[in-house]
Amino acid sequence: MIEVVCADITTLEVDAIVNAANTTLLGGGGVDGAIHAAAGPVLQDYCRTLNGCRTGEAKLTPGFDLPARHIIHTVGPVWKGGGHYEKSLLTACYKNSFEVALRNGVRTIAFPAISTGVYGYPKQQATEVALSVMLDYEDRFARIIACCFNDRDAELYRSALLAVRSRQ
Ligand code: AR6
Repeated sequence: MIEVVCADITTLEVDAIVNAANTTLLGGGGVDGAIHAAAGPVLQDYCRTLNGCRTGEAKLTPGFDLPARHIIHTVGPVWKGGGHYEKSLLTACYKNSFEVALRNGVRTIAFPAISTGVYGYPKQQATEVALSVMLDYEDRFARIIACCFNDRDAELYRSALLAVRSRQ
């Protein structure tokens, strides 16, 4: 089941939350900064052992002080106008996060809107990418949460989801 939730992702009690990280995996601003702050400094120590992460790929760590058991770190594309494989890279982020989740027994998972903050991916287009991959994996998870940080983003997801469901 896909749910749209308006929340700080660090508060969610799920098997895994996904982090919109950068290639160093050593933390940053936005949701990445919030996750590192809430998980505690041991997360950065752990991430140092992972040798970074390429754009579109995903790596798992424990959740440490978070209510979530795991964190799946993925690196979204920086928006450069749409002609630089942004759509396929963003699709890969969601797919690879789901595949890492399945390999680790995750049944409930929450995603932020990857790439739509500092990385500048247009929100409507990013929402469509996110939902299309979520729909592909829907049957294999108990809960898939699209975690939005404000009501406007949540509304975007809700109306896009309604539109897809009405076509199903
Ligand atoms: N919970 C849920 N969503 C959040 C939270 C939160 N606590 N905080 C922000 N968002 P961004 P990106 C939303 O910029 O665009 C970092 O510095 C936010 O409103 O966090 O993928 C990394 O280290 C937006 O919709 O990630 C990278 O360098 C979404 O999360 C870079 O930013 C993503 O915004 C990654 O940029």
